[in-house]
Amino acid sequence: MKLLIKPLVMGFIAAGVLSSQLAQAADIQPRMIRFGYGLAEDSNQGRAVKFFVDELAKRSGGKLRAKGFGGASLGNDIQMQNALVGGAQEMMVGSTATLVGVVKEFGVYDLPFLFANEKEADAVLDGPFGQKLMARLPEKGLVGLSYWENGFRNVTNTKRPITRLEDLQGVKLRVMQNPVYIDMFNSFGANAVPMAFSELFTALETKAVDGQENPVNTIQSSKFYEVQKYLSMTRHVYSPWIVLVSKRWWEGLSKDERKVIQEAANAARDFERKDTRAEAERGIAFLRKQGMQVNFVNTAELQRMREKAKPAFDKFAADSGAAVLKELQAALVQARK
Ligand code: KDG
Repeated sequence: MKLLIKPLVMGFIAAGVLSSQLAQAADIQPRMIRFGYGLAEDSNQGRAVKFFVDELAKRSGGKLRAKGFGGASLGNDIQMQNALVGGAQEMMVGSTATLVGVVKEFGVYDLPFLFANEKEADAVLDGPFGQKLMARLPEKGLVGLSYWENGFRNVTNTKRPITRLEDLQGVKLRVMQNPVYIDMFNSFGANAVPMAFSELFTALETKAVDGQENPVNTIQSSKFYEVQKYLSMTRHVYSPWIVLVSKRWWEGLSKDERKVIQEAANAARDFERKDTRAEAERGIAFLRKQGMQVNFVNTAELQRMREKAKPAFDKFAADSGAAVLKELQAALVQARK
């Protein structure tokens, strides 16, 4: 056994030395990178940013130093998008939903009941469809590096368990600033209130809104269980996050620098999806322990929601989303083969 260990250890050291020598040899300058995000540091989003920071330092021989700024400390998603376009910030990760103000076709990801599971979401987002949509960003001053997982969204509120469509009647529900969410929840009979994520906890605490909708991970990491009684599992939308860089900044980088940043973003994507799914597995038990009452909406009622949301689908398609919706549906057929 002893005979084996020595060459193995030597191998690891050699690999480490080699990668840092390669990094020294590559055209990589010492740089500081501000990486902003909206959730808490101790959230799936924060852990993935930290993974990216460490991975980038490793792959660049310590020359590319990213620093994570969590809790919307650099601004909310839309403010950070604007900072990237202006070149005042280098990187961010946030929801694709707020990109509709930049490229309206990103709204296709917000249509309800599109993806049935994470596997097909990964295939569509990382495949030709997701990459083609990302390719629309540079003309707007942004570059998309990779999709991470926000997850399947569920409804929380203080009024009542949502067991059927009618239970949403009159519930003041915060939604992301995106017409599909507004139309969808208004069609469900709720009173949709578009609002930045950074204002949400206070709005729930002061009862400015009755409820919100987010993946279990976010309900846990943002401590919404402290101000929300009911969690109703609807999985009404699969919500991606997207890692964005400032195009102005990106164009000033060497090929080698872009390569290591892209590789680190992809490695962080794989880490984040695993971490998010593992945490979501444990999330419901955790939230029940914090006193939340959790119910699962049955298939018949979900079908009624799907039908009710049809006008939101049609409106998105009519407002120029028809082609992109058709392409996504074709990509889904492929992914399901
Ligand atoms: O900054 C928060 C976003 O990254 C994302 O969590 C958005 O799901 C989101 C919401 O509800 O605003």
